[in-house]
Amino acid sequence: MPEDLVPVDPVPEDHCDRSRRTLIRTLTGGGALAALTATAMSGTPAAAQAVPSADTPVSPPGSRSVGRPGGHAFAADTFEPSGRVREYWIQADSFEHNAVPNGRDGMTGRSFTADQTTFWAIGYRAYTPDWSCPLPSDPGPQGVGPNSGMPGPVLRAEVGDVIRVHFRNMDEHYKWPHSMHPHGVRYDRANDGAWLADDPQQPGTAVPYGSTYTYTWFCAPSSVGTWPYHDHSLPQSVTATPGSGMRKPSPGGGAVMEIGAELGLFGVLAVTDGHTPEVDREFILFLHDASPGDIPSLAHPVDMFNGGAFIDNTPTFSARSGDRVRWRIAALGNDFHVFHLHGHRWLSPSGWVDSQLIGPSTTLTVEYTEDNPGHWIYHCHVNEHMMGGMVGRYLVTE
Ligand SMILES: [Cu+2]
Repeated sequence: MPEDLVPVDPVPEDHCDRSRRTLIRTLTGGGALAALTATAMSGTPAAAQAVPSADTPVSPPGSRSVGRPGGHAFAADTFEPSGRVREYWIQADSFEHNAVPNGRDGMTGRSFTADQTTFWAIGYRAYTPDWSCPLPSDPGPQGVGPNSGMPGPVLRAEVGDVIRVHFRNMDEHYKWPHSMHPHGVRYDRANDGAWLADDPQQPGTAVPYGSTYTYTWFCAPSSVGTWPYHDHSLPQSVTATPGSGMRKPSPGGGAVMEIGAELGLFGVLAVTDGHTPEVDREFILFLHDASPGDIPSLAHPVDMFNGGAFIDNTPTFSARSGDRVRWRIAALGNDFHVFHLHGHRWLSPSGWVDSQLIGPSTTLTVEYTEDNPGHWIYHCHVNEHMMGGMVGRYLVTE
């Protein structure tokens, strides 16, 4: 076992004020909005605040000093440390998850039973230092989001910051190794989190159940924007026995690459700089899918927004006229999607749009000033995905 992997004791189930069950409930369901609103703007969690780090080395390995992109074909940038370290304490937890808790497709009127849409999920959640207690929900523009596990917490940083993620694997259900692999930031191989059968001993790529690993990532000027992070550990197979998982020793035999991410281990990284517009509302939306071929307890494919499928199970977002709004949208899985928002247009690199293509591991950052009160929907415009659950509400008041 590499030195960085430190065995730890499991967290007592009811150690903290907010039980796991309460946190998990705030993520799915139509009641999520009320739960989130009640805790909105509660301030930046202590663990997410930038901390002075006079004694912390912040030079990235192998950094180059070749200047910012200058519009030429071989653009490059350099990491210049600001001296701030963003510390996050992240834990992978397993939990039973129903993607359609209200049992209804509010668009077509179909209904589902819980056993058709429930599976054992795994999610990242942010904790106070030393993984003592889960952080409360904070959906504000600087917050970690619902912190419900699916998606994982929003990891925020500014250009020049070092992100230090202390990761603990507490996947009690599957007991698989997991990892955290970031997009967009700068890192070396020991902080990549990507497991390869040809190079299986790389540190941080297969953190065993009950162990920890610390990742260090650097925010260069080219890191500005919205990025996904996700599990990138060993391929695994979920057996046909409901509620059980089994590790297959080799990628053969039906093991699925990035099955951890399919089960919920993903989240959004948001990196800002001095040019990033201030906003009043920021919505985090993750597009992902789960297939019964990979997860036998599902009766049919489920196309999800943030772990939920169909109206009132997906997030209901809200804004007021005049609000500056930003959507940070990311996707993972097997499909390409078209994000469409009713009643709104926004400026994209190709001009004004009201629909935009997004595929696995790519992202969209959508910004506008709200000016159209009403009850709207947002959805994936691929019909099959809309029918599979990718529909949600967006409520705008005067
Ligand atoms: Cu789609």
